[in-house]
Amino acid sequence: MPEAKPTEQHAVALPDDWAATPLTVVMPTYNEAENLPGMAERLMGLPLPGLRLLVVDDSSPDGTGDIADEHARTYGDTRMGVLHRAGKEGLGRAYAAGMAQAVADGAHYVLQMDADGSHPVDKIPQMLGVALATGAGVTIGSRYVQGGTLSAAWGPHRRLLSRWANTYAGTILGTRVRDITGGFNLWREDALRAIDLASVDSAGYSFQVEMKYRAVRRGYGVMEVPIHFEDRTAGESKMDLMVQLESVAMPWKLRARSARARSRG
Ligand SMILES: Nc1nc2c(ncn2[C@@H]2O[C@H](COP(=O)(O)OP(=O)(O)OP(=O)(O)O)[C@@H](O)[C@H]2O)c(=O)[nH]1
Ligand SMILES: [Mg+2]
Repeated sequence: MPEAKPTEQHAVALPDDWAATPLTVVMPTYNEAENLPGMAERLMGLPLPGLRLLVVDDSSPDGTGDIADEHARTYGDTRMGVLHRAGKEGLGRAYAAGMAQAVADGAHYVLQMDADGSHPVDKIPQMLGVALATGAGVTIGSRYVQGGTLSAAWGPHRRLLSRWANTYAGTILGTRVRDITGGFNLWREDALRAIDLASVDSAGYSFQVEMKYRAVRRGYGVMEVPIHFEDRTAGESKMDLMVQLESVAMPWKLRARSARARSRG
């Protein structure tokens, strides 16, 4: 028998009141004109009437911001909004701004999600179900728990690098989180308030590690739901050398800061 794709196998229907939970999906975009329409359509098609999409666009030269505005008009303000920012400041800054707005606008849960098709839309109901059932502060769509899988297009080098980055950050910070570098995370609103988004240091991808570390340090529960992580379907990567260097340095910075806080008592 051919093996079913994990996402199809595990589709879940939530009770009506769970499905109506005010949930904002925060999606940062920079030159994602090819990907955004499909993502918006798939999110709107989920059986989650409380779901709102908030696109955070850093004035993408390819017009992603205008496309997002058109979709927001079509779907209506209760289902979709767009936060336009003046220039490209990094994924971390875009997420911090979007998540702060989502909380201010009344979301009970906030989901971080990339626009490039890497994160499986149809896992969202299951992640929300786990979050509501367990009360976790953060529920991670995880590549590195049992059942989690990586794109077949990833060669051994990329797999090793991703594994190594996770182990590197997790070991320095002493956490048991399996996918600490992952970017598909569902946050409870009060965990985000406790983390204080305005004081988050990371401009780039180390945002993912810094946020989870802050949540763990503040005593919030972490759950991990297995996902299949797909390669970006269209468009280009925004990963550059500065962003990579920040990711290498950030775990040490966070650890030093925690040690200083402990010594102050
Ligand atoms: N607003 C905003 N979005 C960004 C910025 N940098 C990246 N993004 C978005 O953040 C998400 C993740 O970026 P990616 O370039 O896919 O990063 P990646 O997944 O590590 O790289 P790929 O292997 O190419 O997928 C995408 O939706 C990007 O459009 C930024 O500076 N500002
Ligand atoms: Mg990507």
